[in-house]
Amino acid sequence: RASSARSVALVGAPTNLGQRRVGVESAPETLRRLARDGALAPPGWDVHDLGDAFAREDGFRSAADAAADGGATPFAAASAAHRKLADAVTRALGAGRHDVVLALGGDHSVSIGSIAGVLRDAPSARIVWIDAHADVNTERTSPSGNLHGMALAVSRQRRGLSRDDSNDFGGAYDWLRTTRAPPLDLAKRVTYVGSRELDPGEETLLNALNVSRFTGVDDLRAFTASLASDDDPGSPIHASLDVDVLDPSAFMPCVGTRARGGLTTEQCVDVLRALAATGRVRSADVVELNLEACETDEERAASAANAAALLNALLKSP
Ligand code: B3U
Ligand code: MN
Ligand code: MN
Repeated sequence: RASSARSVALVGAPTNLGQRRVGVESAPETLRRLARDGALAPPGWDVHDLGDAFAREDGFRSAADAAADGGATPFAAASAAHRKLADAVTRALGAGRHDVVLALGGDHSVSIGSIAGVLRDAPSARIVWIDAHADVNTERTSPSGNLHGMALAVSRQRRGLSRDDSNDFGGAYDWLRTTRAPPLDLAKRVTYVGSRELDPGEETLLNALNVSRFTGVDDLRAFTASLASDDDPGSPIHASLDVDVLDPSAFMPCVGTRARGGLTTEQCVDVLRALAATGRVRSADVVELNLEACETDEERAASAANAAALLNALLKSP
């Protein structure tokens, strides 16, 4: 590549196992098509597609099988897929050839893998969770049993947490500890942007730990201002972007869980540009785009285009 060009690596995570709907596992292909059309990254970036971290059939469950399971997440299969993603992310970061590594979901449970991969490479990394939801339910507080709503609770799992704060999943995620992925410290490392639909157990936990949350328009301004005076300017940032943070009625209809209200594309772009401007974004997830969860071709085109606009904003123009 030209010496001035920046490199973004794509790692596909084609899975729907963290929730009950079919369609979200196809988003990596949609996002790759946008990349091939030149729509995913701004000028000055080279896109390097590293392929999928695991086979699509290993991350896939049909609607009939999900119904037969009563919808409960197949934890062992999900965990095996996430472990492969963690390895692919650690490898891509460690190679040092890419300025940014982008994990293409899939549902938001894939972040269990990408965050483990990031923290193994950089234990001091900050996580910015951009999402309508907090995804910090445990198996006890989850109203749905869907793993995509528990991703951060799995990432923070460590010895010494209370039973209520813990997940077991039959030991499916024990690899997180044996592969030296440090547990995620929510209070120290995580910032929420755009969260507007929390379950009671999530609200209680985040209040108890005093985790930073920025939701309304004034909040978003405060967040972008805070980036300039960050107390830890050296640590890399992992942006976990759940596209359902956007308002589904106007900007992002094609998602599995529509939460009323939400950001405009422009508001979210402003936040992502501010993140990019720090020069610290080393990795990101883009998750939950589901082109089978909406009705019309117009909705599909708008959702895909808006997802691409967000990724463009996250990649700083050289
Ligand atoms: N908080 C709910 C709903 C939800 C979480 N993430 C999404 N939806 N996309 C749950 O099931 O945990
Ligand atoms: Mn999410
Ligand atoms: Mn969400």
